[in-house]
Amino acid sequence: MDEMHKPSRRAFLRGSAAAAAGTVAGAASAQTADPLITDVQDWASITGAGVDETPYGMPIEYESHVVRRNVEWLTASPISSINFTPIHALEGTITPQGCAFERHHSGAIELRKEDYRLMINGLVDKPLVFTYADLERFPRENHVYFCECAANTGMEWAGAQLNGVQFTHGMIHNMEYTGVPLRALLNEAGLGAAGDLKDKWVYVEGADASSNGRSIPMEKALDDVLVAFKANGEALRMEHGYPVRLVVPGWEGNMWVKWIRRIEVSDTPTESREETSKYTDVLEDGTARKWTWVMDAKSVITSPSPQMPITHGKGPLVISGLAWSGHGQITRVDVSRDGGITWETARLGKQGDTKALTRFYLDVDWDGAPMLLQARAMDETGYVQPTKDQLRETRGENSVYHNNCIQTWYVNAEGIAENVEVS
Ligand SMILES: Nc1nc2c(c(=O)[nH]1)N[C@H]1C(S)=C(S)[C@@H](COP(=O)(O)O)O[C@H]1N2
Ligand SMILES: [Mo]
Repeated sequence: MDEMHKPSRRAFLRGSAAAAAGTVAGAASAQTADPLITDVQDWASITGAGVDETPYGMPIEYESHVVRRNVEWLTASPISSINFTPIHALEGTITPQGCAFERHHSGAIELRKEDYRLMINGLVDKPLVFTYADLERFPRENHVYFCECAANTGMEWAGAQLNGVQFTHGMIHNMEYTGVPLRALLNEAGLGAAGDLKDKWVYVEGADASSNGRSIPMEKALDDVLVAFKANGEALRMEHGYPVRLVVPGWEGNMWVKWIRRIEVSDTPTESREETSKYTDVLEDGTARKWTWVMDAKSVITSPSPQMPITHGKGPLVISGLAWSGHGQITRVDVSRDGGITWETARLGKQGDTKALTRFYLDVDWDGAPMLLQARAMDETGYVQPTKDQLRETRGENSVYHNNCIQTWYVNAEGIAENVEVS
């Protein structure tokens, strides 16, 4: 834990930004003859690539910086590790699988559809084993959901640490899943043997060496949990659980078991490693809270941000970011440019899906003065995203997981952004 807490980044007092306003050149207008307008270019005088050259397309080389990245000092080995979605460089809400963060406890495994089996056992009328082909014969559904690791923003409890939204908030992805409701498979096995379902559980585990077992209350299992085999229209990538993973909408990423191999109906939670020594929250008084399943409302400005400086000087500026809530829809996002003293209501890219990322924008005329940028999300329950200080009051500084506090970027007169904390 100690090595996670690198020396604190600069702390800022509210209101100090306004004093330091500098001069920034305005947007340049086209004054010189531009050869890109006046000359015939190579790409207009020769033929391009044929359709047989790229059977499966990759991003053009000029976009090769939009990739997952890890923080090397964070974990001892890349096998049991995490990398981060480049959310600073993405737009809209859907995360392409190729750059969606990965979290493995024992590495990503290669499992053929033909070798795939899913067992349902425990308190069921008829224990069953499904093949991949069996799963394809159940009525299926499509839903967009975010998956956020409970440890997202976990390095920021003690102060501003990592200088990039990819690293502070990139343990999240948002995909359109195709799958079979878990409810349908449980009903196929029959829940009569379980008796009163109110206090029953399912224990879910993966086929990888870690197994990543988790207990899910029956009420959630019968609600919106999906046994998914496609994401964004294509097969799941190996690193996201090919051929089948569990999708547990709005709940912490750890419960989204990849390569899912077994579902056991039981009358108690299993209290596995992943829900006792890990993925519990140590509170201010040292007690551990079990369990925090739902990911509370959260938002962050993705641009400008440390990896996305303002390069165009003063004038029109698009401030953009992401908001999400495990409790349902995002109803409103506010943006502050002065560290939380005044707020403006942002424009939502479109009406938010439930338990999915929502894109927001604030289109401003930047006067070139430094800013302390913040975003604050609200969801359909009326919940308002807390400040860091508010969160620390209940959670102390010993926590790792479930940090959904308001993030601050200090943007200087040159448009350079830095991760800071205001108090
Ligand atoms: N079988 C298995 N499932 C797993 C894990 C794992 O290591 N093994 N990691 C969990 C954790 S901690 C998270 S945050 C999510 C991450 O999903 P992703 O790798 O698709 O981003 O998967 C979860 N499911
Ligand atoms: Mo996680």
